[in-house]
Amino acid sequence: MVSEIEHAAELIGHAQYMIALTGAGISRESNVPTFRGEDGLWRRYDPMELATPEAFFRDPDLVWEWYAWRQGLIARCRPNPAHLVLADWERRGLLRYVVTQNVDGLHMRAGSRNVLEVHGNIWRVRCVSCEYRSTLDEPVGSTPRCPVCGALLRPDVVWFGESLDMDVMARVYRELEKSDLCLVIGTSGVVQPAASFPLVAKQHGGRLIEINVEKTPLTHVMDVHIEEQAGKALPAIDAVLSGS
Ligand code: BV8
Ligand code: ZN
Repeated sequence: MVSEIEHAAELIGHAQYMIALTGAGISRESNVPTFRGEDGLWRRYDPMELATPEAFFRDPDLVWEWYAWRQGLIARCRPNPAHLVLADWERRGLLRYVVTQNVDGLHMRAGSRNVLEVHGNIWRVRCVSCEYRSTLDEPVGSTPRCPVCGALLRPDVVWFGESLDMDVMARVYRELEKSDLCLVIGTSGVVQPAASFPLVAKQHGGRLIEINVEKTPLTHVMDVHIEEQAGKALPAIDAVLSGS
């Protein structure tokens, strides 16, 4: 019986245009907390209370306290083998793009270049009033103000109830249409519209490989489901691909 790892390696070896769709699970082995799960962020904080425009305008200091805390956490984290394999596969021409829901920036730190961050990036800030944008290199100390107009700066992430950047979405759909294989890694598949990206790829005839430590609402549409940590499964697939 061909193992799921070998089946995945076989599909990857024959793919013409492979992309990866990643969620918080790919950063779990870097010690970035996921949203759900026993030690997830959403166990301690209600995202509807913090990751919404209403929450921010009601209490910007509280929301910034939460993001500064997460920035501090993420600053101490490093890419794990899962991020590193994807970056290596991009260099080798095996992987064309990473479409990530993650805001931690770990794919770029691992060396991936073709990355679409559909929910923004926790290290970027933007002014709520003018066009000012900037990238932080350390966690904010207190609620930051715009140096141009003095208004509040907000995290440049997509909150619940906010639509995703139209240009990013256009690029995501182009990648989904071009792909003939999608790796769906470490996502619970519940937040829309990202949760529907694998279905769009499948509609265009693409095959789907899911890597997750548990089954998800997307598992039933997958061609291959590998129930393993991403930091172990991706190196194992790479070993089969490299014939080692
Ligand atoms: C929008 C950035 C509308 C901020 C995030 C009712 C029904 C359906 C939809 C809705 C609804 N009510 C509201 C909505 C829409 C809403 C939504 O989907 N809500 C959900 C909760 C029901 N969506 C939105 O609001 C989106 N916008 O719809 O706009 C609109 C349209 C037009 C015009 C105006 C408005 C915006 C959503 C973006 C929210 N921002 N993040 C921040 O980070 O602070 S969401 C955030 O949570 C992440 O970015 C990510 O997308 C999501 C978490 O999902 P995952 O990444 O999957 O992580 P999770 O912890 O859930 O799961 C981890 C997985 O990894 C698990 O499966 C686990 O088993 C696995 N795992 C763990 N360890 C490992 C592992 N796998 C492998 N290896 C391991 N080691
Ligand atoms: Zn401003």
